[in-house]
Amino acid sequence: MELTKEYILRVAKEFFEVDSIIDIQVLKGGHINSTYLVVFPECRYILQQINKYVFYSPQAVMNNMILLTNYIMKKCVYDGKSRNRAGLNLVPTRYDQFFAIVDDEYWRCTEFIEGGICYESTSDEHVFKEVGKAVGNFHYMLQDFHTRLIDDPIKNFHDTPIRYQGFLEDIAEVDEKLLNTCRDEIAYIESRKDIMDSITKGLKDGTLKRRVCHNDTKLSNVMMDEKTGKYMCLIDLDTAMKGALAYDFGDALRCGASTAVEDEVDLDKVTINLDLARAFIRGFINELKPRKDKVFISPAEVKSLYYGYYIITLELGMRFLDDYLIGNKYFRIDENRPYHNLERARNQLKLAKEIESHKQQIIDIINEALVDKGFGEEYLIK
Ligand code: GN1
Ligand code: MG
Repeated sequence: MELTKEYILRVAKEFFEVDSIIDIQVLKGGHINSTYLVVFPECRYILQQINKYVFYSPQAVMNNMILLTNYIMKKCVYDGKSRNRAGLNLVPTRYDQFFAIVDDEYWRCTEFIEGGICYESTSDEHVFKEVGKAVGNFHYMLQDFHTRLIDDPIKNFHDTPIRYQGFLEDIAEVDEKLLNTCRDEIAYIESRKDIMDSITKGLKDGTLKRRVCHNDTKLSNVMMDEKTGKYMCLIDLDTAMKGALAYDFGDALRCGASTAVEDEVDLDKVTINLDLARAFIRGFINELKPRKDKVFISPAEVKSLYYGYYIITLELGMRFLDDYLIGNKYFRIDENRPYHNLERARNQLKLAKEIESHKQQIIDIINEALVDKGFGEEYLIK
């Protein structure tokens, strides 16, 4: 539900003297939080309501965001880069707190980065290569940040087998008529149950490193410099928590290298743009490259990249389908599209099939990029 201007002004009062506000706009795009742009004559700010249904602990979300942004900022400044490269700057409330609670809802405010732009989609390989660099660099910068310093703001967020169990439990509660609308989709997901743990198994047995991950590396979460075309930073650290490098890699590709938007209903339009995928992969691997002969990722992590791409896409298809079946409680839907989450699910499952059928090409692209960047034989995917 969209809130009125009067209501947003009431929230804004927690952060500003509101008399000089000249406009308030709704920013659409995200599926979870509600976001508004507050315009003053000389600058703009973002006001965001944190979704309490999705994030059981908004405090954990904010603590993670502050710790990680400060850490990245120190690194940027030390390397002689702009503070804007660190991420969004929080604006404290008039009581110097990092969120305001209004009518039992949590609100935060950040500075709008002027000159920055976030794309919903792109067909430009230069842009998507920069996105690859942004995601790779995020991991480069956070390689030594201890995962125990931050909380999981959503439990088992990218634990695909646990999500699958939840999906099966939800299906068991749903009536036949509703199930009949998505039998093929359910059957496809069930047919892939044996590979769903390919990444999580590695995290649990220690063959894959648990890292601080962003966990939502979709294109619109990468802030780009409008003038230079270079990446600035990753935004939306709400889901930053321990996880697998391959999922951050995969989620970015899932979103940015698809030939259609996430809710396109004409499934013939949904496939992979391999040129865009190549651009991203080269940008990403460029940031992981050996520096002073030191590599911070392992051969096992590199080998897991293709599966990260496939499984994160399958997982999102399953999450959309699950939410459709339980009555659209999690992902916000367009009010004119009652089947929005089913449509999103079909789209992502089609994309997952396309990833499977392009497996060898994707692996070849990863290997070529690894060779070019000086990775040894042991890193190549056989
Ligand atoms: C959600 O909030 P937003 O729109 O950036 C979701 C991601 C999905 C994404 C798909 C907390 O992200 O996991 O990949 O939608 N975020 C959460 O567009 O569940
Ligand atoms: Mg998000």
